[in-house]
Amino acid sequence: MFSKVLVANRGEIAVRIIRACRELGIETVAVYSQGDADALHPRLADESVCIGPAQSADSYLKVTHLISAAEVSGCDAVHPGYGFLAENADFAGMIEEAGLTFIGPTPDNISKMGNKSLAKETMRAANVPVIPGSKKDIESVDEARKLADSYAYPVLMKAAAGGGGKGMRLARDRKELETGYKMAKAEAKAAFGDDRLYLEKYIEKPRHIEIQIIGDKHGKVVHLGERECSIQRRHQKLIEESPSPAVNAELRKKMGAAAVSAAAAIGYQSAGTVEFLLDQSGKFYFMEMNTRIQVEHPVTEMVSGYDLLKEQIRVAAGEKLTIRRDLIKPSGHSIECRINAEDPDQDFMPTPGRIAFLHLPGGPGVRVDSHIFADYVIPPYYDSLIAKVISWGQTRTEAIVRMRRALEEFYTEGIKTTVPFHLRVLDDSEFIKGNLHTGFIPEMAEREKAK
Ligand code: MV4
Repeated sequence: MFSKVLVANRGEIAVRIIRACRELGIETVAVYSQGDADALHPRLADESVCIGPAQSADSYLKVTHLISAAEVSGCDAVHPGYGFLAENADFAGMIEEAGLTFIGPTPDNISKMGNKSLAKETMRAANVPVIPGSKKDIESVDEARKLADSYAYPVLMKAAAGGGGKGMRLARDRKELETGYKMAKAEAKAAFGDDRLYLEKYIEKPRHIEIQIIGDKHGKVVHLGERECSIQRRHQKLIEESPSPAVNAELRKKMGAAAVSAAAAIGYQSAGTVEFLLDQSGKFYFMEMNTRIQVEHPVTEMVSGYDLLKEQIRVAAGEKLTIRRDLIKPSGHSIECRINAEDPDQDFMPTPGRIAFLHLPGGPGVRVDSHIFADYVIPPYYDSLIAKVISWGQTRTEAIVRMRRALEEFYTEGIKTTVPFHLRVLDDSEFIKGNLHTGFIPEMAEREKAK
């Protein structure tokens, strides 16, 4: 096992990594920017190293600073968390070249899933169902038109280098295809410096369902069931839950097997997530794979009983997986609400600043993963996630009731948060029925207007 881990991240995930290391008896070294000098993660870790100015580009994204910090402090491994450099294959490679262990997948695992059209091709070859669409990058509007005619409209054009909705354009007819093609290409070029596009049949009102997997360095991969992540706003997840109200034991078995095949096909070793779209007829399709620990991992922990961070660290150290599919006894229902320092009444504008007063919820079936405290000043430079409130109940209804109760206890002064927005979702009739899809938020707004 490692003796000292560099935590190459900030905020709640840095805290989560430090907690896992502490339980494993591993020392931790936090890195922090000048904007995070008073943050929780450097205080909670055994040691801390300042790695530069507040802007992420000058600190949390500076590979040389991170490697120096690991070397001067005598670390033997680096945990990247999520975001920042977590899915950067070059970073993972440089960590290994420096003689450190990257607590994550191999550089090859990351690259194979980083290019989304290449990932699809790999999945098709592994017999994982993929969304019907072009077999390779499209070369011209003409080719796009021919392909769109063959799949029938509507179609989506997506950036090969993309993911998360950037460089994506919908076309409902030939005319939209032409403008969409040009716009998607320009957007992809600007966002990724890579304008390659592929085309897919558009799935109407799908659910976003993802399978948590973990693989070890001995060729074993298991899945830990699904998370329903359909409640999103502008491609940002707001609420996740496990199990999905749309997945029964039979579908779980099929999606789980597909996710394990996907991971096994690339020799995946670490915690990872295989994302699927589930259409209204119950068919599922591979969308992309996230080669990192995710924000929403706690709901899987709550229903499976496993500590995914500790398992991820153990497999990175070369230990064999002890999780066995036949020993996983999922129990109850868990929901996560992502609380952001944003004003839902001002188009979710970030609200950095001092938290003058704070009360975080607790009590039965409530977990809060957070780095905030009273008098903490939320810096304006980073993601606005300030807390994840996670509820657990015997049933989905109990998990909803506990979440509502917890959010009513969540109290801050000095900043606006997205808590009131979450309470609206929890009171929505379609949410309560479990009728979720990726267009849920705009439709909820319509329902509220109609009332
Ligand atoms: C789709 C789709 C419908 N059909 N692909 C959005 C982000 C990127 N990961 C892929 N996305 C989608 N791809 C086909 N062929 C609908 C979406 C989509 C979506 C997916 C997951 C969660 C929220 C979403 C919101 C809008 C669109």
